[in-house]
Amino acid sequence: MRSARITRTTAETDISVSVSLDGTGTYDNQTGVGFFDHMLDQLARHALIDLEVRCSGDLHIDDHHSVEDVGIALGQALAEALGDKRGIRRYGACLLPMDDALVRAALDLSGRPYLVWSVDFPTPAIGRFDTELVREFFQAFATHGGITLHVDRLHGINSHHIAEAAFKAVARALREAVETDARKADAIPSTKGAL
Ligand SMILES: [Mn+2]
Repeated sequence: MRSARITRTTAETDISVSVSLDGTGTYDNQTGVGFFDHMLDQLARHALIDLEVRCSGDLHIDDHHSVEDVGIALGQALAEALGDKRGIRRYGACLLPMDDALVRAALDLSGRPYLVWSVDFPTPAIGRFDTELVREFFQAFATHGGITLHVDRLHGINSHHIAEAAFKAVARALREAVETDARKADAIPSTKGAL
């Protein structure tokens, strides 16, 4: 089983993240930020990655540190669980509709962090959750997971739907990329021989 557990403690947050890439999409995510838990649940469910997140953060300030630092820890956990990336498909993409929202995600588990983010929200918040934190999460996740990640909003008028479609699109792309390619299960998918 490709799995990892990361703990990360700073003056702002105290986090543990457990992932199992060969799971079935079970989840237990408790960050103290309800909407964010809902998004992490979507990520696990649609990537078929088992995910358990605990975060005790400085929510008396705002949600920023908690969301960003969970992104960092989740990226680190993904990278550790992937190991040398032998046998993975490496690339994944998904065009995901959710009612009015249509989001495209494409990613490469390249080891080269790069985020291209073109997701505008019509409102600054979803309930009490700042919509700008969605980008912050994926920036941290891509950076620490070594992921080249492109996410584009092609349509959408409801911020909750747009955010959820973004998480689900990335999840489906991730599912594809981390899966083992049976035709080349013992090889690292790069002509360089390393990722
Ligand atoms: Mn929802």
